[in-house]
Amino acid sequence: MSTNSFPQGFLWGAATSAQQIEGGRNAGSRGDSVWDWYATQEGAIEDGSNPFTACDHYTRWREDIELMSWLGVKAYRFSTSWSRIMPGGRGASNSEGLDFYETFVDALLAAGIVPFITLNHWDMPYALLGDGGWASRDTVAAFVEYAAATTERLGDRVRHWATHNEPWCISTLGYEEGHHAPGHTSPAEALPAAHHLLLSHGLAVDVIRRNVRDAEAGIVLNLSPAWPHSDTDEDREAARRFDGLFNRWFLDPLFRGEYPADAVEDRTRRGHLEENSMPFVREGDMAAISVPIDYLGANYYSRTAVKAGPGGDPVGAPLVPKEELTEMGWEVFPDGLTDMLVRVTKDYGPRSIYVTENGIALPDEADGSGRVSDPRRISFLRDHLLAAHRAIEAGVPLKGYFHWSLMDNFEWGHGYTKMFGLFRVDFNTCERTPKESAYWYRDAIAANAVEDAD
Ligand code: IFM
Repeated sequence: MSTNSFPQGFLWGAATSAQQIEGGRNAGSRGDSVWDWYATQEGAIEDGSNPFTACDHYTRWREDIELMSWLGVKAYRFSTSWSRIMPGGRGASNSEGLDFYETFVDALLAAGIVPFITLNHWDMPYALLGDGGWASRDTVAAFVEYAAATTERLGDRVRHWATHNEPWCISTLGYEEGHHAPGHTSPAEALPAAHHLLLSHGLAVDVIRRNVRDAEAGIVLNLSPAWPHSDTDEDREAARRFDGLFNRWFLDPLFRGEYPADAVEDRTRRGHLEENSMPFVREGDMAAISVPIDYLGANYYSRTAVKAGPGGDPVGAPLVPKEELTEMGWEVFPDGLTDMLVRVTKDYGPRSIYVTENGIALPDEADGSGRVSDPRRISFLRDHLLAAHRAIEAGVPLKGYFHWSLMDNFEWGHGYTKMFGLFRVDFNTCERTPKESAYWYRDAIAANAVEDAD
């Protein structure tokens, strides 16, 4: 068995997001977010639940910092809630909201934990939906105002900022497929929404640099290597299309200042654009979007195996039997993490990369004494950390790894049915209990190393 040591200073971390853990819906003059509203819509959330209390982190945050200290994480990735800081979406900021995050950040720093803040992890203020949400260009300026208010207050103590989390999910799941807030099903909204997210990212990076001392500014993308289901030309073509729409639609504008021409043609063929024209892209936008960033945050959960469906378009079709899929229906495929990191480094040359999310949803039953034995999460963690280690050896500038998630939480449209946490949360009492994977991760962090599998 050999020991795989990580570079000195590698940032071991865990991640969460505001809407998924905070609760405190009306506390501290917070306004409603799109998800607070969406959760009240008939059939929107699988178990009929809502994020109004979630893990009650809003009142239990001190205890949560103690959990992090026990785990030994060097860094914690969380998001600030736009609805808490700017309840009306734009205009006046809410000092109670800013105070909450300032106190929290100070306590993290006192515990020796480096804060990584994401400004938008999907919980846009509901007030902005009336203007069209992300489909409206006006939301760009609103986001920049919020980024300014937040970085003005916290920029003297927080260096690491990400603008958005997973703009593909916001634009495609929210505005095209209708699985996420606001539940729209219009490609005519989804493409402008993606563009406005990217544009607001670029403009907010400038604001971050202005307000933050020694800023490290980036964005977080969910990236998934596209795998042809078979070696046929049709499936290979479907994989190219998937890669264009899912990965390159965001990577190319950010790193090359242009949308991928083949994917633009694919959108035209599907009738989502007229003759490759994108009227929502204005002069200067692409230069703003491709402002250099300090790091790319990469969220990795699985590869995406695709078959050619109707019209040759990609249809997801896992390559392993159903019983091996996770509770989310995702395949466990650690090599895909190495592939993705190496490919992004080779094709786009980011200065640094962090794996900002990686994790697995499992049934996670507690036994009579409250203990949670989760051997599949331990193997998942070990195999993905080894995959990250291989990427570092191959030259990827990977600086840290954040496990998703620190604790069980509100999993969006799935409500409280999918458990990703290192800590179990009893949603009746909000009590937190470390799972066996938390003990395993704690040992790996302490050793700054991971042993090969037996
Ligand atoms: O819970 C989500 C997170 O908010 C964004 N990335 C994927 C996770 C698991 O689905």
